[in-house]
Amino acid sequence: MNYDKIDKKARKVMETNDRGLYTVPTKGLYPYQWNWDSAFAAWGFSSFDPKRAWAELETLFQGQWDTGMVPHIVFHKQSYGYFPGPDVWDIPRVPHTSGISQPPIAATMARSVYEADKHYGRVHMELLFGRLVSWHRWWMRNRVEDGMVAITHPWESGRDNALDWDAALAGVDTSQVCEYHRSDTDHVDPSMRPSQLDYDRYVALVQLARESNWDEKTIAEKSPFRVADVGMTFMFLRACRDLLSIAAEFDQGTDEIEGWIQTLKQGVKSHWNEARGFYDSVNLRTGAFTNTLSSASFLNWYAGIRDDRQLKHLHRILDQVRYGIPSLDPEDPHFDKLRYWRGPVWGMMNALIGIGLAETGHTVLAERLRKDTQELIAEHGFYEYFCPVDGASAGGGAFTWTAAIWLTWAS
Ligand code: 9YW
Repeated sequence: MNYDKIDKKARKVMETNDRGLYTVPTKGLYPYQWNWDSAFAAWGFSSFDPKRAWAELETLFQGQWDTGMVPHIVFHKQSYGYFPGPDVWDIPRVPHTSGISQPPIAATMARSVYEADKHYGRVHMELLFGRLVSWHRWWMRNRVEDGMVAITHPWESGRDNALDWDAALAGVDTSQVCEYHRSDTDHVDPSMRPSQLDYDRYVALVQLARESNWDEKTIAEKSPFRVADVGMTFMFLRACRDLLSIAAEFDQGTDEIEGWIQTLKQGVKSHWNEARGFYDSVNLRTGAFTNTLSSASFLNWYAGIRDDRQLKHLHRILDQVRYGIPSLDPEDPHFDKLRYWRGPVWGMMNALIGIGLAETGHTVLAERLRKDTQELIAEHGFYEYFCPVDGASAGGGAFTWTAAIWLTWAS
């Protein structure tokens, strides 16, 4: 396989999805700027264009609310073919944005971008630092419960139709959902996407939050859906550690961030599902574990939690599928190898898990995951996600974050 050629293709994917100062995840299916996709994009750009990498992050933060929240989508320009667009969120600010957030990995990626070129990045990091702190503070104030990070909408997790949300979603009333046309299934095979019932519930939750004027307290009181997402807690803990390192390097105060890290480390303990022997999400409305072993459960090493109790699951799963860590345990009866976050493998999740494994000394496993992902992309292309069993490509093609992790980690 000629990797130079694939590197070129990866750059080409990023350039094709480049809209000047931000990238779209992929043409057609996702025509706006998505939060954690952009963080990955910045990391990808840092391998060949630091200036463009910083622009990506800075444009994302143009969407930051006064509360500190950084929305999951920024609608810089109207574009048709995506639902729900800015009219549905109906938030009176410019640029238009959605009203929920997404995995806060921007501090982690900003650190990588900075470290790729400290000389160029210094002034950018100085400018972004305060914005990152206020976003993290927003999470701590509004979403951290017992040290775990709560989501108010499945889209916020970045793992839209993961099994983790099913029990909590069952309580969502869809009787008042307005007529709508979902566009995702115009672009992609419906059997690879969330179900219609899932979508109705997603829309019902958007309506509820809109009727609550996007007020966090009101939403917390009124919404049936509130889940402590194991992936969020791990990614946020990691991001806080990276923010701490930036703070120290830039002679900023570190006490507040150190306090966050302690709180989250405590919270990680509450994610441990002793009966099942893995890290799990928790339905905060009932206190029940979701009993879901997903790729997000394996982000503990990435969060700096050196706990090897899940290694047996990791070995088992790597033996059961050909390509890395699927989004749901293949032994789970709900495993569906091509349906989005209920089975497929996502290159960027492999990257995060692999980085964590490498950093905590599991070098053989980390290298296996990297090689498998490399082969997957080299043979099947820069798709959104893949079948973990045979590598069949799925979802959107020419995907930004798949190209980004190729350039930075997989190749
Ligand atoms: C949607 C853009 C986004 C990702 C999410 C992924 C999907 C959007 O696409 O959600 O409309 O379903 O689940 O993680 O950020 O790539």
